[in-house]
Amino acid sequence: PGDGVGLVSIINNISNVFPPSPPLSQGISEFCNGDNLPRNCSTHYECTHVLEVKRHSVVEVMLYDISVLGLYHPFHLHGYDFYVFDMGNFTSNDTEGNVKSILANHENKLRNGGYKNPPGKDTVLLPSGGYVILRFKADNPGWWLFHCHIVFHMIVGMDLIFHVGNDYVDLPPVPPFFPRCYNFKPKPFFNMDPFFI
Ligand SMILES: [Cu+2]
Repeated sequence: PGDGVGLVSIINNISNVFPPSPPLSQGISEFCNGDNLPRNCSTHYECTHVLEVKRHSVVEVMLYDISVLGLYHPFHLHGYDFYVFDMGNFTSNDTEGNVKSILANHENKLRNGGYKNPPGKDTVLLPSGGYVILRFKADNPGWWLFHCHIVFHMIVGMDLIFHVGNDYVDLPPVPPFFPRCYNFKPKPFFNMDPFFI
């Protein structure tokens, strides 16, 4: 990405970039997700990856990783415990076919009451060459990070934010005079105030 790191990570074709200030107190001016991709990028997109979630809805996430490097990504969610419904390995190279049949089985199992006490966790290992299906009830409003816990992967974009609820309706107001912050990256040298340096 722009900071000179030679590797990017993408989720749903988006490489997350952290916003310059906390969304909880300052909101967010620009973000993207699968339904809202910036037009001016071609191979992958770098932006703050935000998924809008209605409060009290049930969120289901299927993560899969088609690489077979043997590296298991530990995905961690803030603000919730999620339930792990299914995980396993892909059985062929046909990613789309694998995903379809896994989701079909999962839906059947849900309908038939086939899941008994799925384990609650806040971190799950996504198998290399495999998948995991998890769910949580979005009853805790806020801006919650969901990310691979390998720090390097966090930095190169393997994160997204679940924005649950409406800030004005579901969250207490930001206290008056609450400190505000911005992007503190230094300006290019030629733009700097000569009295400052
Ligand atoms: Cu990772």
